[in-house]
Amino acid sequence: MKKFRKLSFIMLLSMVFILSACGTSQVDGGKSGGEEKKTLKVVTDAAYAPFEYMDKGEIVGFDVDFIEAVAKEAGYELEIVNVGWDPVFVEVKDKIADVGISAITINDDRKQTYDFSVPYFLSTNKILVPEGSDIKSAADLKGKVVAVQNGTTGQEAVEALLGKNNKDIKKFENNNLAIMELNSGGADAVVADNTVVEEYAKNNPNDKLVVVEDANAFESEYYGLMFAKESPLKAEFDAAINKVFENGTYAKIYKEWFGSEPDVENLKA
Ligand code: LYS
Repeated sequence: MKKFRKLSFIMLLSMVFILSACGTSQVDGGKSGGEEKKTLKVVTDAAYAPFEYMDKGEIVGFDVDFIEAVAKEAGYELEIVNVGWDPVFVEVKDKIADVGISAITINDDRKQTYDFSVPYFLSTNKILVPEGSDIKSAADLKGKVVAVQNGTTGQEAVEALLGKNNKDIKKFENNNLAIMELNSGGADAVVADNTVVEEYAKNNPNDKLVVVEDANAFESEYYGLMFAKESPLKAEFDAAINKVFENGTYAKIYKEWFGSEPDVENLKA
C-alpha cells in the first residue's frame, strides 16, 4: 500500500512536470526568449506612397513602419516583398504569404475570402484633377475619363457613379500608372485614397494637380492587415496592434509620416 502511494505520487509529480513543460512552450509561441524568431512573409504593392513605396531599392512607408512595430510586439521577424496589388490577394489566399499590408480597405466583399485585423487607418476616396478642371464633385465625373487602380475601392466608387462597364473608366495595375495617365492627358481625373492623392499633389507641384473631395459620394474606409481565413496570426496581431495603439508607438509613427496626432480612439471604436 505504502509503496503504491509512493509510486502514484511520483507519477503525479512527473505528470505535473510534463504538463507545465508543455504549457511553457505553448505560451512562448513565436517569441521564446533566446530562440530565433519566426520570419513571416508580408506582401505589398509598393506603389502607394506614403503607405508603401520604393525608395532607393527599399520598401518604405507608413505601413512598413507600422507592421514592423506590430510584428516586434508579437515576436516575429518580417520579410516584406513587393509583389504588386493583385498578387497580394492571391498569395495571402493561397498561403504563399502570411500577411498582406497595402492600404487594404476592410470591406464585406473581401471579408468573404480573408480575415482582417482590427482597423489601423481611416481613409476615404478623393478625386485628383489638373488645376482649373471643371470637376468639382463626384457627379462631375460623368462624361469624363477617370483613371483608377484595378481592383480597388476607388474603381468600385467610380463604377457606382459611371456604370460598371463604362469605357471611360481606365484601369491600371498600380496607382502611379493611373496618375501618369492623368499627367499625360489620357484621363481627366484619378480616384484613389485621400492621403495618397493629397501627398502626391503636395509633393509634385510641377504637375499642377489639385484634390477634390466629396464626402457624400465616397464612404469612410478602414485599412486592415489581411490574413488567410482562420489564420491564427489574426489574434496575435490584433493584440499587438492594440499594444502599439496604447503604448504610443502608433502615434509616434503616425506623426513621423503625417505630421499630426492620430485619432486612435476612433480607430478602436
Ligand atoms: N484602399 C483601397 C483599397 O483597398 C486602395 C488600395 C490600393 C493599394 N495599392 O481598395
